[in-house]
Amino acid sequence: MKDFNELLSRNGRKGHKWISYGTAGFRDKAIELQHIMFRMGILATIRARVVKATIGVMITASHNPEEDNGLKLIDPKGEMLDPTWESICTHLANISDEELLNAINSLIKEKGVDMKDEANVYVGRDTRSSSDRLCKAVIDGIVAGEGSAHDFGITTTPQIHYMVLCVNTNGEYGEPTENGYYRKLSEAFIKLNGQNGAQVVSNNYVPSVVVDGANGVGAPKAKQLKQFLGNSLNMEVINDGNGVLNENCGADFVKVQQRAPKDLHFEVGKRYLSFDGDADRIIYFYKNSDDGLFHMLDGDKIAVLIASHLKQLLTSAQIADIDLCIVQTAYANGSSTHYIENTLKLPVHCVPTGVKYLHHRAQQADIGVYFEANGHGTVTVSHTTIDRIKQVSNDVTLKLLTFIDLINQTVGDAISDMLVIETILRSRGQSIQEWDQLYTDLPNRNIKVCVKDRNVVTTGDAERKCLTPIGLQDRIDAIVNKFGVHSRAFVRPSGTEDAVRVYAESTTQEKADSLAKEVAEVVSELAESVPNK
Ligand code: G16
Repeated sequence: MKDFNELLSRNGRKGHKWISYGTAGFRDKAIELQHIMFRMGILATIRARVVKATIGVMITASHNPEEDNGLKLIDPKGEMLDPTWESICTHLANISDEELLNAINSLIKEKGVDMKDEANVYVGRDTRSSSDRLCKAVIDGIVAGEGSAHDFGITTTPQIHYMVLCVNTNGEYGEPTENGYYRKLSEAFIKLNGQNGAQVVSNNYVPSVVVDGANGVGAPKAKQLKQFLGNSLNMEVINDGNGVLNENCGADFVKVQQRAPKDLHFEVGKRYLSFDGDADRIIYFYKNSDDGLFHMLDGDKIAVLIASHLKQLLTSAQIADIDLCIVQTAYANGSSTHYIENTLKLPVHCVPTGVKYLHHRAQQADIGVYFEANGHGTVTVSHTTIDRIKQVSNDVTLKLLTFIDLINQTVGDAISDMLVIETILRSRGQSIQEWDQLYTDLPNRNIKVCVKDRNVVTTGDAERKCLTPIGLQDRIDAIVNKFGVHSRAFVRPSGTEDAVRVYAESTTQEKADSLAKEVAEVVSELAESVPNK
């Protein structure tokens, strides 16, 4: 360890709060995180040596409020950290400063790491006011671990995932720079949509979007992308940093509140979309010309659009025997699952919340389309599938390969997803309203319940059943039964916020709201009554 004591003294642990590696890494109030960042910097150098590749660290709290922050660790293929390392992270995060060096040395020994080996770590951060300070703490950790930090400054989360994969494939996946990322995506987009696509209306598709940047990193990055897209798409960016991050705007706000973000001149005939705070989620919405109301197209509708497009391309290319599937979570709207199984006739799998689970399941198929209802998702295509597509050389397969280039396969990416969706809508000549008509969502409601200790709620069956507190699931079942057919509810502890989440859907909005409320009341009653661990 280099200058360990000096670096530790700058990044010492201040309090005793216990923190665990959650759904997508550590997340808490930014003031609680300095020592975690330092420790994870050291851990990153050990992980890089174990996997003998560059790994990534992203400093962000994504959809959480500005005063929060967090850290996501990224493995060599650009995917989320190997889950078996999560408990190691949690252990290192929670021990005292005095125990730290011993714990690190034990880890080095246990993993058989030679600290003389090189250790490269890519680091990115979002626009939060605390991110710069926390990034310095990560870099202090990397220095202590005698590794090399490549600081990319302010980036979206998916950009760091992308660049990690690029560097580890020696550029085969793309150039490991931010400009390389824009170039790859924009070149594919222009090939598919035309250099002057912004001026070409295709039937009901109008080539203009309004992007809600959540006052986060997605806004400046969308503007940078615009330079590369040239005249192929009209893009107006709002909530571009003048307001508070994620406050009354962004994908999480739009999805959970089911309404348009603030400061929006909401008009019929326009296509709107929201990024979240680190631009790894996307939600589309519009004002319906028939009822004048807000309508939302979430991750489920995006998955259906992308999967049906891929199915069509594979069929036209006469390589339809490819195993194409969709992966969802319990949050997927019942209507979407029904549509996928009965109309699209594609296999659909349900896994627990967290991109790491969806990504892993998707990779088991030749082509896996995965999306969480909250708009977090992408498509994975296996190497053998790409080789198969390459073998059938015709116009359709060329188009398919370019379409695959448009996808950031490492993780959900709002920028890449937007380009994918725009490309599909143009190729179909469809308006957002037509896309929305694929199926009708069952009315639903997401709410948060604050309890003494969210960890008393545990779940099974891909989070569709509650295991503890004992008796909670029976009470939920009894409530759901009262609401009749097509009604459903489940609860789970959040892995990014200090709350238990309740999801309910039913045949009317009133019923979904009442169902969620009744379930939330039972959660407060039973979870409160269980003593803290
Ligand atoms: C993260 C994860 C997502 C997950 C979301 C909410 O997203 O990457 O997979 O759906 O948290 O998780 P939870 O319900 O456990 O709080 P993000 O965009 O916040 O990083």
